[in-house]
Amino acid sequence: MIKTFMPSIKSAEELIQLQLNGLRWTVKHAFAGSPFYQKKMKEAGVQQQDINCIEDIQKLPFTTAEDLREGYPFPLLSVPIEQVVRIHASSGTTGKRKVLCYTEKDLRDWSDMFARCYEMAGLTPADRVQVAVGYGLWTAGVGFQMGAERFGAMAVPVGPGNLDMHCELMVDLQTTVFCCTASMGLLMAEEIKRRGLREKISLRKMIFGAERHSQAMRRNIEGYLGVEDTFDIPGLTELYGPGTGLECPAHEGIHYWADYYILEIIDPHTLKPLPPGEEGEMVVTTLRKEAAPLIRYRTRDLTKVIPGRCSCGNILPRHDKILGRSDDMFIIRGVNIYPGQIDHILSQVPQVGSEFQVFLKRKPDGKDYMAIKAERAEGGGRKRDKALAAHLENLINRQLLVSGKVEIVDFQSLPRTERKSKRVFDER
Ligand code: DLL
Repeated sequence: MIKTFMPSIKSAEELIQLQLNGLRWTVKHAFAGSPFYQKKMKEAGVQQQDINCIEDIQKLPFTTAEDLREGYPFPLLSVPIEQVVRIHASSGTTGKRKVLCYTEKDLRDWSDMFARCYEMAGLTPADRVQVAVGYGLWTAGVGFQMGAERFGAMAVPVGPGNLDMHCELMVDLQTTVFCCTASMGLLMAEEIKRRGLREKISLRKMIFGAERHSQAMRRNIEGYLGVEDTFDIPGLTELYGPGTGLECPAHEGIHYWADYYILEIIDPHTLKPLPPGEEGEMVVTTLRKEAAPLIRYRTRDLTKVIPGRCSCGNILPRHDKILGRSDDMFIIRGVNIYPGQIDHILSQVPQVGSEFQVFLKRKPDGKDYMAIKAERAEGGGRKRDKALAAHLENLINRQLLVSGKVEIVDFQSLPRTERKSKRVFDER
């Protein structure tokens, strides 16, 4: 029998008890080991003995990305520095990087979490896992690799870009699983198609994350590569890295590893918890993380908890795909828009591809304008561009309640990237 990385819990009650124990451990550990957390908890007047049921988590103060930056270079550190065996960092768009510390046990826990992702995706030790995400300070490359090794599959650590090498190894090694950002997935899928390699490869599955992807993008990637299945993988540097959950084979949401962290969804304005099914900001509290535990960490990611049991049979709870980040929102003429809403509109129209760019400009008249470049779908003719643009403008107007000028551009004329794509350019 293959070793399982799934938890042994059998019921929701058992899970809650495990979470309560983990929460109490984390509060005690952070209070004892981190002057930052100690100060915060003293200010909030809360200690371990005040946490007696899972709802008591609400007594604890939030932690934010600003707290991480203020604590640079070793924020939230809750163990003696000698116990730290590795650090990772995420770039962040403003200010100092967020540096996160790991003890040896943290790395083991993370590998186990990640091995569980591969198990959920239906891999076996016979799988060959080609890793096409960045190595180095970023958590991505080493996360996918450690997880594959822990699971017992063969890791092929290539990193992002380098399409020649990726194509060569995919054919020569008969890679079965490709792990990447959605952008790199598209780049690779287009390249395999361009080189006519589809019949020479044996790719079965793809796991992609690190950024949002649209349905259209996924359809294209799946179609070009002819894979059996694709899986969305979430994760963030603060919470170990990639592999905090995985979309299940039933594709009814992302099962998250609730035995390693508590997920709350809050209203980002009132900071009050929201019930399952309502969309809000994801807040996470770790249950066994030693070096840099998270207590009610505000991720800025927007999603919702999916109520009920999943048809795949797995008991672990689910959240929806990450719909965007609160920081991605832009305001145009008083309307709040998330890039994901534009993805969604474009995905409804088969004559356009998945790639687009949004430009926000302020004209001399003082008014703001939104211009969208959308790629024509592969094989589409230019003749219908005008009608297609008008159709999209109409959909945008009706669905977003704001007007935008659409330009249809050639298939593959917008930039492709092997990392995370930037699609909104605010030039105001
Ligand atoms: O992006 C870790 C990762 C690498 C996850 C590879 C999956 C695959 P950071 O650089 O710290 O870590 O960025 C974390 O990326 O808060 C989300 O906003 C976004 N993100 C990550 N995965 C997804 C996803 C890695 N599957 C931030 N869908 C998170 C949408 C995602 N957004």
